[in-house]
Amino acid sequence: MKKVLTYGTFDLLHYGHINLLKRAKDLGDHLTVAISTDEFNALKKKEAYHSFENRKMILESIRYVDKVIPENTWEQKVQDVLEHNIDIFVMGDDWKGKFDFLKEYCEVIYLPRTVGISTSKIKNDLFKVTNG
Ligand code: C2G
Repeated sequence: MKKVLTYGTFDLLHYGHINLLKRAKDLGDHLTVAISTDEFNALKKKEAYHSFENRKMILESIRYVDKVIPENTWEQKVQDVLEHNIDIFVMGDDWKGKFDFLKEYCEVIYLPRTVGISTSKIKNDLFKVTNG
């Protein structure tokens, strides 16, 4: 069984996230998603609208996702790859090159981001709508 792993906040879930998760799953047979905890988001200087628990519940309901684990630190990736017997690590290409150190442990693939959608775009567009 080919196991795939990816990381993210996945807040205000949108089709760019789904495109990533679908393509990641298509690379193997089992997809694990490490979702950033609220505390780790603070380290990433990101504030999620939905709590970790609710983002976890949402991700677990997606047909492409087989397992959801917490992402607490930048440093846990090697341990995650080893512990979960991961064959392929996947991230959107906004992270291209940043996780090449994992090539020692598994295949590393950066997939093209979906253009035209992001959580910040959603927030900005909603702000414009509500504030004219
Ligand atoms: N993504 C995408 N297309 C978009 C938006 C996001 O392909 N239009 C991808 C990102 O490249 C990432 C995943 O969806 O691979 C999750 O995006 P975020 O929730 O923004 O993840 P991020 O905050 O970048 O967290 O340790 C890694 C970090 O936790 C990654």
